[in-house]
Amino acid sequence: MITVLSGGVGAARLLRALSGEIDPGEITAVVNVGDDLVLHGLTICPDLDTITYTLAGLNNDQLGWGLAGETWRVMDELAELEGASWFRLGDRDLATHLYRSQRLSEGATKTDVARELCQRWGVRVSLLPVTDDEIATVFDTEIGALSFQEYFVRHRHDVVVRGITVQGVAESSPTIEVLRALEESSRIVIAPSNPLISIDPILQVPGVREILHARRDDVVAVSPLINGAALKGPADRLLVELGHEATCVGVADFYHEVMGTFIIDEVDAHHAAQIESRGVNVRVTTAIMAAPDDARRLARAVLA
Ligand code: FO1
Repeated sequence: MITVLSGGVGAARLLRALSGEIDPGEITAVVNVGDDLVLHGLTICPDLDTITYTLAGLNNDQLGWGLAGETWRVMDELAELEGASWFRLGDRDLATHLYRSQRLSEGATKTDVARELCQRWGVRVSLLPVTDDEIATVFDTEIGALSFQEYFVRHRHDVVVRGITVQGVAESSPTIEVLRALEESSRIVIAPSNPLISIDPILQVPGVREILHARRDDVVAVSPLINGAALKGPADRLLVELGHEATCVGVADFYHEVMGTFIIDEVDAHHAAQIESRGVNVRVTTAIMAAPDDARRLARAVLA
């Protein structure tokens, strides 16, 4: 059994590649919920949905989020009404949010809903929200406090960030299923997701960091930065704005207490010795998952 700490698209691709190498029933993803939002009265869980859609083969590759073959009639009508249409919910995707919101109103948890959606779509990887409690990542920016999706989508992560807080996290608890997965899996993987806004909110849920710290030798992380740049999203920019180095060495410094092994890309091989001086083993391979062969090679490195 392996457990993968997961954000959105980078994690989804790694989970898909891992599912090609081992029985998907042996894989658990512990998923960030700090970027969840309530909009139009609907509860939306972008990272859970991106992973579910990708593993079901239903994801929209062009956008990197949402469903393939999407239409936008509801959003277009909403825009006509001058409603909140900056966060685009496709017509097909809306069914997921309606389903989840109805189930939550009936007393189900996000964990229940993730399991039900995976069953409907034949996804055999276990997807576990890190917590069923409400947590929300908030950005302190040059234009004031912004919710995750206001920062990420509305302002296209193009404002200066001074700090990030995860509201509610200190009072939250990991679910029993998450604790069991972290304690019982033979290996814990940190996906190539944004360290500050996808992985850190998971590590901040009380108890999670402590388990990884105790199991450090079994933890392997994949660098989300290649040659100092993130393939998608603002990881590089945020690292600099918050006082870290925007290289795989900066990411290694961020994770060194909770990981025993770090996988970096071939173009970053010259950083290996510096990372090893932090007491972290380094493996060098292709860390980009552009082509299926590369994704397979990365998955094999994670499992090796
Ligand atoms: N990202 C965008 O850039 N624009 C959108 O309008 C948008 C809508 C959206 C709707 C549902 C969903 O599950 C994800 C959506 N995303 C959108 C992606 C999302 O903002 C981020 O990629 C994640 O929250 C970061 O992991």
